[in-house]
Amino acid sequence: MKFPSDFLWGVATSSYQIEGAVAEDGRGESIWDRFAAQPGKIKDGSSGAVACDHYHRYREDVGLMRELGVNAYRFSIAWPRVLPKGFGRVNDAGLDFYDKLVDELLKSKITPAVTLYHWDLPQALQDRGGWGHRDTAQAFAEFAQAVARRLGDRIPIWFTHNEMWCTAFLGHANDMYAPGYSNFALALQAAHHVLVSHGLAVPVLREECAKTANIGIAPNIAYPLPATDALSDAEAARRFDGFFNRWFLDPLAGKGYPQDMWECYKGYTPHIEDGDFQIIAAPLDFLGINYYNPDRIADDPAGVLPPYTRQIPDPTLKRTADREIYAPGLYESLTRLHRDYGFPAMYITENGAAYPDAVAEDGGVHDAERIAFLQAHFEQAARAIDAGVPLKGYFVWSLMDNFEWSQGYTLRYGLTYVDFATQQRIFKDSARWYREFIETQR
Ligand code: IFM
Repeated sequence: MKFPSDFLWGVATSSYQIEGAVAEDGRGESIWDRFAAQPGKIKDGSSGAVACDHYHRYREDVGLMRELGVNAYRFSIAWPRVLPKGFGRVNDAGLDFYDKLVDELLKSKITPAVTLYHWDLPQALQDRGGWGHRDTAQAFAEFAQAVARRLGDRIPIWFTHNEMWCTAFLGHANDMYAPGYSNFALALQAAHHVLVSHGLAVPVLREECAKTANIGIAPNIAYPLPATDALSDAEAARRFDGFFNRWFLDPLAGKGYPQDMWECYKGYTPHIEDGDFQIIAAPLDFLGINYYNPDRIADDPAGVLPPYTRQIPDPTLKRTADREIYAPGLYESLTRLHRDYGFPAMYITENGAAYPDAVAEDGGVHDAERIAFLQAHFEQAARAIDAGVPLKGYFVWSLMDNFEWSQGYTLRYGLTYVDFATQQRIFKDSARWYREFIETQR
């Protein structure tokens, strides 16, 4: 495997999953604070109130990155730290934290890559309708401006949103993520406002940031395969692709919503205003993709909600703690998305695996399966480059174990083991492997 010499080898995290310090320096309440406090929403009854205490330990954590040898770090900004009410008064103390973090990264020769929205909406905006309300899109542009005014001179890579499908559907149709609704039409309206907010934020970032800044977005990508040879399953897989991938990527690429899905969503379609598709299609410098697993899809004619499909487990595939593994799906997704959408560049903005890691008697964390997972996916990324995909970087999820949303602390995705009782960080074997891998690439 040989990657280009300027390739970015990074790690990724997000604010609510690692920062803690939820009541410090003027941070407002987020929808995840509110959601996690409701009994039964989080598997182990936990929350991100302390998480990895990264807010206080960011220097140590940048030290981990230096030791890893990564040259890029993707992290997100907590909107309620910057605008505690979601819009209006900017909380400088909240921005100070990211200012210091960015300087620490730059001092360490690590490229900061910022995600504006990784799911921690200010609760005050939710109280006014959240992503279901169009004003939230406007507020997002304000948030983008406040962050870019402060950090825009030093951040070369920007992602407006992380995993818009999760924001919309897990948050509004499945009651799995904050704000916890079960309303499919609301989910589609939320998805639309998220896309509009992206389109409003892009020109703001272009205006406020250095001219060389690169702006894109980081959707999670599904790799759907029909469960059988039946035509109905092939059509179901196509609908699932529309539900997960094309509904978001088509409008970003200037194609509007896919017609087949608009028909599939009959009775649930969102309200769209004149000019929205033009806003959403603001030209981008790159597409990020978060790839984890394949989905075997069957038709579900008795299903009550679009896209009328069922996911069928594939017993032939190995699994991580929570997902099936199929590394070639990464190659297939990269080449297909490049072919169908042709964004100027691409990044793998997340890829990684959870395993039930534990500290062994010798004090190490021996996660050979994670090493095999990463190696297999790196190989597919290299294949994609050989096939002509303009892939510029790879961010492993995650730098360290953290708050895994509705799964609480029961899933460990980190290259670094975190003892949540003591906040001790221990490199897993995969972290050492990644360090050596990066070294051989330089
Ligand atoms: O932890 C999450 C992350 O926040 C978004 N992408 C998937 C990861 C692992 O489930």
